[in-house]
Amino acid sequence: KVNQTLSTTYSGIKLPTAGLAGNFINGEWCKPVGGKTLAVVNPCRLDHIADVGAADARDIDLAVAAAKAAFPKWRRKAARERGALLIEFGNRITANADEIAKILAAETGNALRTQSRPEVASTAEVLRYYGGVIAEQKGETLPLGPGLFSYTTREPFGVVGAIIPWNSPLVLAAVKIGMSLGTGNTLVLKPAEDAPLAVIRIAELAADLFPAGVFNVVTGEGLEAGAPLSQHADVAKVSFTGSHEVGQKVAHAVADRIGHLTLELGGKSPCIVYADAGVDAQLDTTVNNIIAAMRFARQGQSCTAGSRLFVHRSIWDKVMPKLVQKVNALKVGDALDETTDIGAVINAERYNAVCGFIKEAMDAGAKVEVGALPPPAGEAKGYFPTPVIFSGVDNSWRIAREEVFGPVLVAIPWDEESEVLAMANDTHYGLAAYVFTNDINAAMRATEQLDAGWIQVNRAGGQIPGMSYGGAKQSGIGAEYSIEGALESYTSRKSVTFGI
Ligand code: TXE
Repeated sequence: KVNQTLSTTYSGIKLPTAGLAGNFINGEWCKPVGGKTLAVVNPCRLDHIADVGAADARDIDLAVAAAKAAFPKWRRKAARERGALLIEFGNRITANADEIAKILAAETGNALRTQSRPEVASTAEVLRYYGGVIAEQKGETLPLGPGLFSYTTREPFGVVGAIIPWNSPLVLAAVKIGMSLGTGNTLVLKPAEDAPLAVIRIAELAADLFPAGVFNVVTGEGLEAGAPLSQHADVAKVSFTGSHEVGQKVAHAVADRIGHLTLELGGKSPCIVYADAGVDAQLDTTVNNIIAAMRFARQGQSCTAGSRLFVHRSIWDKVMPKLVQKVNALKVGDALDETTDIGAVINAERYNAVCGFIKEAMDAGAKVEVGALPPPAGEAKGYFPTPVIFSGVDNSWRIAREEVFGPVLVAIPWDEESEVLAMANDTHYGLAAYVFTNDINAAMRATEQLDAGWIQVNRAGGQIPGMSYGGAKQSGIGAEYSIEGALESYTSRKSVTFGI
């Protein structure tokens, strides 16, 4: 166990006391069994924020055992009582929003004003949504015929193991917490090694809220902590958000024991601009939507980033200069600076990968509409690849096919609708798509034909609680953000039949 008075600050920000410990297991903060720690670094300043515990399989065993022991009682609590705790959790986050947002901005490099504060607000909203709606965990009655009375109930699986990435760590934690705890499962949550601090802070806020063992947080690296969690025989369901490659490994591990699985993986989402969306009155809104869809405010590190822009050739000369002008006006800088629009990518590895994509496209002869090749990671003062927009690229190039997960947009002109819809669908991903037009028939044709889990027309915002969100094709399995997603993905149906 850890001395709870250990408190520390970073750049005037109060850090979670548990930051020096790491694991929240069975209602207590515990040092990892192996005693190892992980350093969390600010990607904008490249300085050290705090150390957190680095768990291994032994810590996972303890956390899963605690979650398993807490399950029988938790599942029998009335859904509305579980929901009330989630609402209280959301309210506590709102009450501490500013401090949590600063921790989040420091560790993720996601700018405070444009990204981290809105993410904290969404985190609280997601928890309150599930808290309110979870009483709808209803079954059905089945008309099987005379002499029979049959009904179904929705039963939790048991222990959920949730593994989340660093790009929006808090809101993704909230989605997994809301769905699993709301439906009566217990949870072991593993945040990403690069961004565990804000999740630890909200776990502190919930430390006295849920019965011991219901909600556990284990910090550590993918191979040491994530893999044993995904492989654990007592983890009935794994919910993973992250890369395609790790998603495959997790799926294999879960298949070995015929477990339940939700995957939310990557995307290479198309953003289609029709000719009418580039005319005078509409142009400004459309360009703002393109910038929002590309998730520049998160350095493009979003699975829903509209990173392939298809502009109708007739408006190319209007859209592109306006886009370049607006992207140039975005301020890249320290995530904790209130005036910053765009912060830094998460770490040196991701920075190098993004720079590699940019260099490869430049070498292949892509036209740089805006941006430049950033300095190598060793020379950089922070991991800031400034926004890059390429044209003169074919949809078959790697830059147009693979998830860059950086502020890099590829723009391609189009002439015929059938041609642009074919290009848009020419990918193994199918997460999101964006369509900009006031022509209702064109919008209907596009939404009918695009293979994507979530299509936004004349909007490019984030997920809203209540909508079902999940990938088509290889972008994922299962849905999140809705009550339907929670019931489909976090419960099984039990059928009961009475002979009467
Ligand atoms: O993700 P990883 P990375 C994509 C995006 C990005 C790339 C790499 O293209 O550039 O993935 O990011 C844990 N068993 N997305 O490497 O490795 C890890 O500790 C179990 C898209 O950071 O998938 C972390 O908690 N768990 C995406 C989580 O998996 C393992 C968001 C995600 O890390 C593990 C993030 C293992 N063997 C990246 N290895 C999206 N859909 O939004 C690692 N982990």
